[in-house]
Amino acid sequence: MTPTRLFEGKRVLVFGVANERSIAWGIAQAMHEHGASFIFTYAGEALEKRVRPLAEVVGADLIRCDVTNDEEVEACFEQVRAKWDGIDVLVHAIGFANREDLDGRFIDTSRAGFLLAHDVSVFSLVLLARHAAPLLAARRGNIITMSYYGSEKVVQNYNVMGVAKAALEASVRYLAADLGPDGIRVNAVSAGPIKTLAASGIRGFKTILSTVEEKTPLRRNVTQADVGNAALFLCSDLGGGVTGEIMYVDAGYNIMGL
Ligand code: NAD
Ligand code: 0WE
Repeated sequence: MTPTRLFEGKRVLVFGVANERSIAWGIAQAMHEHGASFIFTYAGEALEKRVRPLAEVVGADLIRCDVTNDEEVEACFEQVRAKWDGIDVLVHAIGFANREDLDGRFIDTSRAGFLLAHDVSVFSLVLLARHAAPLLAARRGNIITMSYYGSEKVVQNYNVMGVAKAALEASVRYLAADLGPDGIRVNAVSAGPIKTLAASGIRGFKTILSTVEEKTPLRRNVTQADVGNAALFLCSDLGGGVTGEIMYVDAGYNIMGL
């Protein structure tokens, strides 16, 4: 039996592929297997040589876009509009805080560090959603972003990123309400910890992975493919009734109490 291809003819604009371990790459691979076409964006020159070979695997076009730069975001969407008259999926898999703000006490976060984390990790979703909305409305498309458990419970050292993820999840709900009347759905996947570039250099990350493996109902960590498949479901017609939702893909970790 031929499996159903959920993304035949679908156009997917991806923010957040840095390398082969990126969650955004897991999402792109899942959608590629289902027939999607892609544009990948990358944050700066330094990442281009990493991202280009991955883009080639799925036949994606590449556009540079640092989301903290309004002109670059504007220019990026001009290029997108030159290629496509509509978008089916906007993938937002971007997050950043200063390294020193992911250690020690949250109370010590500087104004600049707080604003940077919120600019890159939260405002970028609002900005990209606004630019993409007309293109998404043309195809009753979807927005998907990535959150983490530290948004609702205190996770040691996650600090300002936890506060940013709480704002990100609230933004998902407000964007879902704004864009729902145009048939655009907005959802988040809250993923369990995965060893990516954004996890490298986090003190104690190995301990986090082994603790999850021990305590989680499924007794394992999740993979980029697990997250990719959940994103595929949410952004396909199978997820047609779901918007404003934060879907845990964490092997069940979040349900456990004592
Ligand atoms: P990653 O390092 O592969 O991806 C982070 C991406 O953010 C990179 O591609 C980077 O280029 C991009 N980025 C940072 N600043 C940017 C800017 N100014 N402009 C444009 N892009 C910028 O790591 P990842 O783990 O795949 O992270 C993707 C998302 O998943 C993040 O939102 C992260 O918070 C979230 N997340 C990660 C985990 C985990 O354990 N790895 C768990 C849950 C959620
Ligand atoms: O969202 C994330 C990672 C976010 C992140 C990571 C870095 C590392 C390098 C944001 N900014 C930076 N800046 C850097 O300079 N995760 C969910 C993964 C993660 O990060 C943690 C975690 C987990 C889980 C940080 C502390 C504690 C747990």
